[in-house]
Amino acid sequence: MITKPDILHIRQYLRLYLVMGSVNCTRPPEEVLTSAIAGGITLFQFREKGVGALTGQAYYQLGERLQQICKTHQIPFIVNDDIELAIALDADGIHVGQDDAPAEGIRARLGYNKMIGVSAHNVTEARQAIQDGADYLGIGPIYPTISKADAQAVQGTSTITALKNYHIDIPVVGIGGIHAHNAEPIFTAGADGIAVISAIAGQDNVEQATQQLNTLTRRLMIN
Ligand code: TZP
Ligand code: MG
Repeated sequence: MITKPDILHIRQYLRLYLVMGSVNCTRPPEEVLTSAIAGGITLFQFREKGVGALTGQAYYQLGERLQQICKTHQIPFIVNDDIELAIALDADGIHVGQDDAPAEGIRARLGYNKMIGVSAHNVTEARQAIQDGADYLGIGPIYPTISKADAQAVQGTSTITALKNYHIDIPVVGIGGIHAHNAEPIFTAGADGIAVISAIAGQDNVEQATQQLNTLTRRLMIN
């Protein structure tokens, strides 16, 4: 990406956000990503974490291959946590948690044309992330999740609702335990989209599962 997408486009990208690494897949991640793109994901995050995660050259090369698939289909490619990888691959953005470097410093290293997402669990963290220059927030876990060992307390849609009540208007995506049957309240609370791992990567028929979420989130999106 030459220039950073504007806020409206960032909201659109957040509608159906696939987060995934090899650990989350029962088939080759390249196949899973290709099927998810065919089904209609709008944004992709490479998150190679957890037991059995690739490291070193294999990690870098998987990132490269997944980025290439995203490029072919014009889906922005976001790297989880790893600023070195984001720079090396010239990724479209990075997503960082509360334990990672603040968005401000990341922006200076990564460049002003990149998207920066920050995980926030409450209004205080959200305000800080915005001040640090985040482009969007990931809020969660909305529901219980099996995909993140160190997830914080389940919060339902309370933080998303609180952000709206405070008129904090940054693009927001909900994450954690989200599936087709429980996605609606997240949009009703005011989020721009849902970020999922298992609801897509963990399905037998990835394309069909993604299509179902695509249809649903198109109907539920607020903008
Ligand atoms: N951050 C908060 S919950 C979560 C992350 C990365 C895991 C989401 O995975 P799933 O399978 O969609 O619950
Ligand atoms: Mg992190």
